[in-house]
Amino acid sequence: MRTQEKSRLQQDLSLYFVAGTMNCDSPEDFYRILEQAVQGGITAFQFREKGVNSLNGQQQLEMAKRAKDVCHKHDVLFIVNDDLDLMKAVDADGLHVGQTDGNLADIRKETEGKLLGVSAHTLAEAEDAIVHGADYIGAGPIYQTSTKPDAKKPVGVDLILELRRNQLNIPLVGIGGITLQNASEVIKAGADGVAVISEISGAVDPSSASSNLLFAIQTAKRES
Ligand code: TZP
Ligand code: MG
Repeated sequence: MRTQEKSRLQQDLSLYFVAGTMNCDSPEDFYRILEQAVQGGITAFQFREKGVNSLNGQQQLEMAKRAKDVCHKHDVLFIVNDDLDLMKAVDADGLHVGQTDGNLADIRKETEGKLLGVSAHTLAEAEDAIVHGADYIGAGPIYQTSTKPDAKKPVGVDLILELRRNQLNIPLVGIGGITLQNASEVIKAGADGVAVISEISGAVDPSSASSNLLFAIQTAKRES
């Protein structure tokens, strides 16, 4: 990736909201939360419609299209979680995959011209993602989270420190249990951004939750 594109992506990943209807009360609630999050200043969004009670087929496609429109109206990146066909169908900005979502070399070929994000829990996983051409890494879970039932053991900001110590200078976001209180610690450890579900989806006011998080992240970046 060119330097200019890389620094743009580092900016665009500053506040990365991840959600699906499972994280909201209803599909309508999902749109309300996304609209408010966008108003509050999220810089990227990942459509993650998976697990119990998730929508599929036409309903999921309609929802992804509408979510992309909301994001693009405000210059917010729109990334699809782990569904190559859906990513292509809605012409999303990119795809995010986990360690068990398929062969990275094949996925990279299928996502040419799109962003590819990969979740990593260890230095070795992050190195492997880079070798296979990932554009950014989602490192975590950083802290304890109850949002992802099968989440691995929290790694703390130590994982971010370790990746940076080993000269992995790829755009990087921390994920898992990140809140307004600990977001700046994640940035100061070397992350370019934070990815959150419940801190925004579960907020009484998703717009202020987002703007407060963005402010904390930008402040921490300036101080790093
Ligand atoms: N991947 C690792 S932890 C996690 C995902 C999708 C869940 C993050 O949710 P929260 O509510 O921000 O802890
Ligand atoms: Mg996955």
